[in-house]
Amino acid sequence: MNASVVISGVGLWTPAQSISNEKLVASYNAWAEKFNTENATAIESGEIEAKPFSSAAFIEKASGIKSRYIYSKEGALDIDRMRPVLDVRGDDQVSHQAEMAIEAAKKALVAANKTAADIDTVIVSCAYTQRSYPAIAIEVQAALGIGGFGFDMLVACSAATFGLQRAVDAIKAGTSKGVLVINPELTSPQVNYMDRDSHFIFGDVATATVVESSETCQSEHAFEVVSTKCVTVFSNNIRSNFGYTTRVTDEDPYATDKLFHQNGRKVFKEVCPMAAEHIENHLLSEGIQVSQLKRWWLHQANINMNLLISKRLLGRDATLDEAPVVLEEYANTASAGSIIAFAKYHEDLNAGDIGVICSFGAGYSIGSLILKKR
Ligand code: CO8
Repeated sequence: MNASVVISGVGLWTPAQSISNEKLVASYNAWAEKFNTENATAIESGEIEAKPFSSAAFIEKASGIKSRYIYSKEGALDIDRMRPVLDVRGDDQVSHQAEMAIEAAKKALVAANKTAADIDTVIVSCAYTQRSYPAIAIEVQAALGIGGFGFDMLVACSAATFGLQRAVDAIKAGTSKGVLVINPELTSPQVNYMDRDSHFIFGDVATATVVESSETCQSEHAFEVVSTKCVTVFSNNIRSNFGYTTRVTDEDPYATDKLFHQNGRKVFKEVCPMAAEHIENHLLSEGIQVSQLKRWWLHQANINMNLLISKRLLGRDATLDEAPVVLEEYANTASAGSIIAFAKYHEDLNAGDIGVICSFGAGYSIGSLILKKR
């Protein structure tokens, strides 16, 4: 086709409830103190290790995170529970994750000036889905009255960019006319709130984008997708062993290895150069210089990672205008982070301005899209 592919709308749904670093740390520390008191003898004999205390100042300095949104706050700060409570919904009710997805999708449709009739493909792409089938995407498709087809895909923190690449390819191939890519990141059920190293990292949110041909685009703020690039390289440094086979391996389905865990330092050291090189090569393949970029909508995992990546490429610190950060308010929202940054900071760009969306994370996986404002 001669027409270009565009992202014509973006939607952001933010949960009503949030938890500050201070509240999170107070709960963790009270839990750790209780654990240490209850296990004083075993700790003293060296049988088990005492739980170390967390600190709000450490969290902000190490990650740039001050707060995180949570879909259901109930239970998450209760030291006798240390995980959120979600109500059990019947098969005839909208699932939690579909509910988040629908809210973001509706906003993206409004931004794109589209209705359900203009969409024929729904991709739900995120770090976890709350069930294997029927796909959350098909549930969303039915709830919004969309024809065509839908499917779910999982690529951890790179799920949004990998999903967008699928959408762009589908429009180019002519197999879809309008695609909704939705990232309902319900991370809190997988957070180990009893692990000092990771209890602060994640937040819940949902983002959505509409992808279509420039020929059908009726939106005020549309971005031509100049090109997409996705890569994966296997690594065990970020892992969750949660899965359907636990039932027959007779392991504890709630053991710590079944929840998110990582070697954060190694991830930091290995992924930053990979992401910087990926972006540089992607831009070069399109004959674009780093200096031509007006905006970097980077994955939001850690402020220091974002600073390092943009510095490696620019040779100086990026300004917040160039590389906006949403970590303070949202924390790491898995694949949605770069799309939150895009949703909040794209309307000020002028026709012809170039930006890049880039995400990176577990897998390892890295995905990028070069965008040009129409
Ligand atoms: N409070 C106080 N001290 C702490 C805390 C805490 N909460 N946590 C750790 N410390 C201590 C450590 O024990 C360490 O002590 P010591 O020096 O005595 O050993 C010291 O502080 C320094 O610790 P670190 O070296 O670990 O600190 P860093 O500066 O490296 O910061 C980070 C830790 C923030 C984790 C950092 O390494 C980082 O951000 N790394 C990159 C992580 C990342 O991007 N991961 C990607 C994960 S997302 C993904 O791809 C999968 C998404 C799937 C969704 C998941 C949903 C749940």
